[in-house]
Amino acid sequence: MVAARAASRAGAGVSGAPTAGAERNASAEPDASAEPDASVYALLASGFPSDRSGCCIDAGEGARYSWDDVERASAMIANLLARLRLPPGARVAAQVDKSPEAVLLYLATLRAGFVFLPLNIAYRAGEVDYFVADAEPSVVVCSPANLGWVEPIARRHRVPHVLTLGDDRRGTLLDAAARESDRFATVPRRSDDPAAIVYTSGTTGRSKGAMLSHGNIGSNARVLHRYWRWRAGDVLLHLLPIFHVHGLFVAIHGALLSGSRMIWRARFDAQEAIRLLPQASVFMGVPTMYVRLLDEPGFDASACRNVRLFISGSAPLLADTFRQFEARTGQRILERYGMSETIMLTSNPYDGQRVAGTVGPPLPGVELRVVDEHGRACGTDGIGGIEVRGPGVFSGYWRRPEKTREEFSADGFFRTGDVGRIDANGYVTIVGRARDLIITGGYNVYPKEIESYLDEIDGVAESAVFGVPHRDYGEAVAAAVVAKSGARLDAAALVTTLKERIAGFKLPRSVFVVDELPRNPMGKVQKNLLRERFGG
Ligand code: MLC
Ligand code: AMP
Repeated sequence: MVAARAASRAGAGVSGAPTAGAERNASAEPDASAEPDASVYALLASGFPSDRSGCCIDAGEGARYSWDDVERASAMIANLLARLRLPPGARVAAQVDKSPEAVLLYLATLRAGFVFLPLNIAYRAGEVDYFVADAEPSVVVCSPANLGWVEPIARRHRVPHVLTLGDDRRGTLLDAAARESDRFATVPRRSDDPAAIVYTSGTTGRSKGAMLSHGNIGSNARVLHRYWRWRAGDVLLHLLPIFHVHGLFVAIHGALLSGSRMIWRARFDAQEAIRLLPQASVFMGVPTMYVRLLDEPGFDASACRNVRLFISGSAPLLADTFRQFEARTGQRILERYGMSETIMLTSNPYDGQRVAGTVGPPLPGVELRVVDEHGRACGTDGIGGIEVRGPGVFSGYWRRPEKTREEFSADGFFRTGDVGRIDANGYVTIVGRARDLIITGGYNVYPKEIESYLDEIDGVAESAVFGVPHRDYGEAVAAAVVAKSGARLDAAALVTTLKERIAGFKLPRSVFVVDELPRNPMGKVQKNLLRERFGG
């Protein structure tokens, strides 16, 4: 069973004859005729199989979406967006649960020529308020359950359209799309037209929107398609969130561009993953997922018998995890490295040696160098800041020209903020980060942001947030706080207060009340000493 039902309740329209009106051509600056069409959707659609009746997304419990469903339902949503008469470059923000319809919304936004802005569903009101104020989207799509608090935010920032989308195919987005035609001529885009804005937290504690163009996203999709040997008949087990480049671009584009089916679940559960793996040929995950698979006593080579490629990224994969995985399954995990601003940069080879603890050589088209503090290239194995240039590298931060200038060298290399080295074989190893950043289970947490929330709480004089090693998440968030004189602080109460304000993954898992923070003679907090004291 495919089609209609699947494609949502917009699906109701999908199954029948095209409903309203004629096919329309959306948006905004349609004159992209001067150069070849660089639309990411057009690229992805070029990989769809000629028989559109097969399954594209298998979301379980009989919810199967054919390639035809994907095309028609995304056309309906694109027609709806076009009907809204949004200005050129309009942002469509989505803070929704993971569902196939969320992918359709993403594809529809690309088709209609607008800019997709994914937001983590875990964000709380203050966080969403910031993104809406900064990005000024024309459309906000939220979960029906969150409408009560998202709508006032959207109204306050004069967002003209607020729609809802649940993970059960309910909501005003699909209700409205159900009235639209299921045919839509994808709006051509130039290579430098923006396709998405992905927010990435900044060292100053406030997120910046990385603007990714159709050219950035399309070129990376093409390279990975070739490099990882995506082929018709692959089956991707998709268990990642879809509000980041890993789950949204790297995973979905690989499958769509090769006309391959995705087995789709809203969240990662190790036991369910083991049950589903035998149907899959490709799996992508963050290191925590591999650690959790290994924690399952029943996990072995038989579960992986049809998998040709396990890929890991978003956080360091411990060499020990790599080795244990190989010992247990016979599979050598392919580790790659990238970031929101650049999409994928390096990858261990498909055929050649996959070296534990390294992220492999730069991908074709990517120039990657390691430089010292004066910007001079480090020699083989010299440690320094990683800088990159290439077709996937973003054009800049949304409305932050100065920040953009700071992050690029004079010759156009982007300073990643990661510290690494390149060995004699050209393999890159990430050895640390120049930025004060914690990566927990593949999610980035910027200490400065959490400190600013802690410091606002009554009785807190100052705080320092730092990462400590964590078996499951790789790193966990920890905080040391100093009370104002005369105040008494309760660690649990601090976490409860924070919980109302920030997404759960940012919450400190341990809070230590201390008399003072260790500082160096310049007055800078010595987080390394906090890590030593509290990290054990
Ligand atoms: C969830 N929680 C976390 C967490 N994820 N805490 C710390 N770190 C995390 N990563 C908290 C929740 O707030 C919740 O708290 C509790 O854990 C249980 O929630 P859950 O949803 O059941 O979580 P869990 O199963 O633990 O999730 C682990 C996970 C997930 C690894 C499956 O974090 C995940 O999907 N991570 C992938 C992140 C990702 O896609 N990153 C890509 C970024 S792109 P409470 O208090 O409510 O119980 C990028 C570029 C690149 O980096 O190179 O790819
Ligand atoms: P994000 O801003 O969420 O895109 O996160 C990007 C950051 O994740 C990079 O700058 C790296 O610090 C980190 N990262 C991604 N992949 C890897 C990897 N394979 N090993 C180590 N760190 C990684």
